[in-house]
Amino acid sequence: MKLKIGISCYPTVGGSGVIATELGKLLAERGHEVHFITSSVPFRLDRVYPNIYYHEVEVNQYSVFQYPPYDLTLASKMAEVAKRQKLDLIHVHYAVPHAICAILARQMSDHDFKIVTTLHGTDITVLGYDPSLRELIRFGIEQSDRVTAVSNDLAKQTHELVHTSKPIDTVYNFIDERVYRKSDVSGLRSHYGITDEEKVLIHISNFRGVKRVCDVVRSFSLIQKEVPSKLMLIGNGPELTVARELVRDLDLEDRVLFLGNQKHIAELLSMSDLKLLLSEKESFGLVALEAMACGVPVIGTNIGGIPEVITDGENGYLCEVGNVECVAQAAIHLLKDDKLHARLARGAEETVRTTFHSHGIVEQYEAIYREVLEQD
Ligand code: GMT
Repeated sequence: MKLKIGISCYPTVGGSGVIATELGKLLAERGHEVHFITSSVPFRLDRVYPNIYYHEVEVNQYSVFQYPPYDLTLASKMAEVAKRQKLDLIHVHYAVPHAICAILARQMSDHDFKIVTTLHGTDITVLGYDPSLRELIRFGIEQSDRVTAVSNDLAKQTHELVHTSKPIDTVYNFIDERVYRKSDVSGLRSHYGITDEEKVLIHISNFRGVKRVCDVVRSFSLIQKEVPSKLMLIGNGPELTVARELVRDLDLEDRVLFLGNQKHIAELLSMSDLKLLLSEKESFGLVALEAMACGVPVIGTNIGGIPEVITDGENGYLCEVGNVECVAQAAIHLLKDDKLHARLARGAEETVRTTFHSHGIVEQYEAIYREVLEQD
């Protein structure tokens, strides 16, 4: 059955927006009609896609409002689009504010539709601690027809933090295997001044405090003493200045490349040997999956959903948060042993092909949509 599906997310760079957009693209390829209801064109919607429509949420500044009314405008737009396009359901990403907006939209609209909410992490593991928001998050979850989380750990944390007994299904994240695959980028290495003997380590994030980019730099400082190597830091955010200072203090300026936000991540991953994801909070770690799809093993921290993505010794290694010696030891061991590296690289690609294959994940979402539409 082909469905009419609304999708709301934050359309800017960030894992939740990426997943929402990639899911919309795959659903459209499978013949569903997809309506993005967002404040700007999602950044991954970078060409014309048949079956995909975009409805802009225009947040105007009126002097009567002290703050721009994004949530109210979104709710109103959802109600309008749902009615005009006869949407079967709206799939929202984040309980707050997007599930709340969808609930309000359903109350406003004389066209009934179902609400599926996906929790991504920050909406729970940060906002869930705020007593002024916790009740609202619970309301958003409980009034949704179905709720999914991107890892078992996030589902568990949500139950514990928000005190809800609402069932939460885990539906893992995925990547587009046609984009994230190892390609021949031998020319690029020399462009970045990387010699044939050097190994390349990579870290990609929004440089928020929880990503612990300084741990990445400290680990690299130990690694490069044993293994000729360079570190590529991709992304931008609050901790960038601190990371730059640390690189200078540790005298690593000629070994660390700050590349800022980049669009063609698969190419940068294809020239990398190892990815570091050393966050203190991470409900899934989509960047780890992107790396694995390009045959890059990952060293990650043993927290949140990361151990559901990285299996120690099979596709990467796990270390406790802040333990830079563990990270350095694992990295040195791996980068000095080509056979071991090749085995983990194959393991990483295999993980993406099996547990996290996009077709399987999209089918799980489709099954959830069918089930909610068959309810009552
Ligand atoms: O990690 C971020 O700061 C961005 C954040 C988001 O909401 O876009 O990412 C969250 O959702 C991603 C997609 O499901 C997950 O891969 C990230 O692990 C999760 N981030 C955190 O839990 C901190």
